[in-house]
Amino acid sequence: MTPPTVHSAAAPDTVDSGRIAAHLARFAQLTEAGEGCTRLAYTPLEREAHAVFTRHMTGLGLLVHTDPAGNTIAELPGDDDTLGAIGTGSHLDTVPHGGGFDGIAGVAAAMEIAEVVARRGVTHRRKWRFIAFAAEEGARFGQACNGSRMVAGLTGRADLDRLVDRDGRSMAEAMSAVGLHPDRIDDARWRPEDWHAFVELHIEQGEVLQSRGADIGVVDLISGSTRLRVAVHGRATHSGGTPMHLRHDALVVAAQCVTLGDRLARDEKHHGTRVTVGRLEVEPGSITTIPGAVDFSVDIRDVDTVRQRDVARRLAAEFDRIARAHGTSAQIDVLADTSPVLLSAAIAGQVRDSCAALGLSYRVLPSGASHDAQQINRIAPAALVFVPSRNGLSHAPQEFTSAAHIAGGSRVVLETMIRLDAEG
Ligand code: HGY
Ligand code: MN
Ligand code: MN
Repeated sequence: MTPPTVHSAAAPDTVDSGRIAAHLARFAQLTEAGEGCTRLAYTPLEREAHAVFTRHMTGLGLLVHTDPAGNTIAELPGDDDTLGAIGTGSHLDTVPHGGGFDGIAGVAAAMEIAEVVARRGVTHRRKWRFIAFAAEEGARFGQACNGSRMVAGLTGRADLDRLVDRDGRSMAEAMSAVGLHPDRIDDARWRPEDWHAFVELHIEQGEVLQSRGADIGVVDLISGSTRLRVAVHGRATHSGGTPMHLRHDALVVAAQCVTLGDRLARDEKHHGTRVTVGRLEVEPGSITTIPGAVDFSVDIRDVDTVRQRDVARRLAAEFDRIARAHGTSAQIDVLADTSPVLLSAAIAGQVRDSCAALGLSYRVLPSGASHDAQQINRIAPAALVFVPSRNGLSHAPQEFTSAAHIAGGSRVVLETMIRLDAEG
């Protein structure tokens, strides 16, 4: 069979949705039991997923290494070593009982783009890097984007002891347990002078694209997030023998905190603020005992950095007031705090031009979710390319994005990388 004619740049229509579907199916096998996909940060399952990524990229002839933070980086050398690299990628870990597309779509896209570039002999001046980031989800340790934060210098060695999971295991211990090197994460740092640009493909995790019938989302702004852990301590005692005026009920306090956060985020001054209590644990959790202790999380998101911190401060003060009013106490800790980020308008322009060149409709929109591109944007100008989520569902087993949509997004990322490669 005569080889396909190779353009000076890959004809973006050489992206194959069947290969992308096969990558998605392969990763979907690497999960704990139960509904949906469970492959948490710094677990053996996440490392197995990185091994699948490594085998694919090595098979294509790329140079592949895993850094001390657990990020796996595959590289295609360019013709001119003096030029900054361009990169694409996302993450392979999931939330508990999540879907098979959050993060994974961006890694599958990177694997397919690498295949198109390697097999069709696309010439490129710059180093092209394809990355699977480690531990992007905050579900296990509270902080999100851990692997990308470490390469961006936003998470240091001390944080790895501070961040612990629900079993009290620190991130450093979890990293060591899967063969990584928490003491050497400084070696994983990326140097800005070594980079030209980074483009991440990700599912939208909302339903703007579906409702507008757009193929592609071009993200201009990624929300910030402040995450709190609240431990309410009251007095556990008999539910029958204790009259109402003598109670110190930790769950009544927590319930008022939950509804306060929801009410604040819905008032007219907080359009764009989102407050969520996703985890709440009650002790002793017995039908005939007044709850003595409640531990819950608060996830505060906003596109406005000042308002985001103001909401966190106000909620902390209000939670403390409510706790005292019930003769209980509230310990409030900040688990993580990331600012909103305005992405590169120049690269977003390249993405829009790529959509136009490929005949794909697009819409510019903010991202409510946090992403690795948000952290990498500190190192190199970054772009975030969304593909539609069915009915906007994500972080749930019903999460779905078609391989065809991911292939369309992959073509846009490839076309954008070709344009970025030619810059400067
Ligand atoms: O929590 C987030 O926004 C992302 O899924 N890590
Ligand atoms: Mn994600
Ligand atoms: Mn996620």
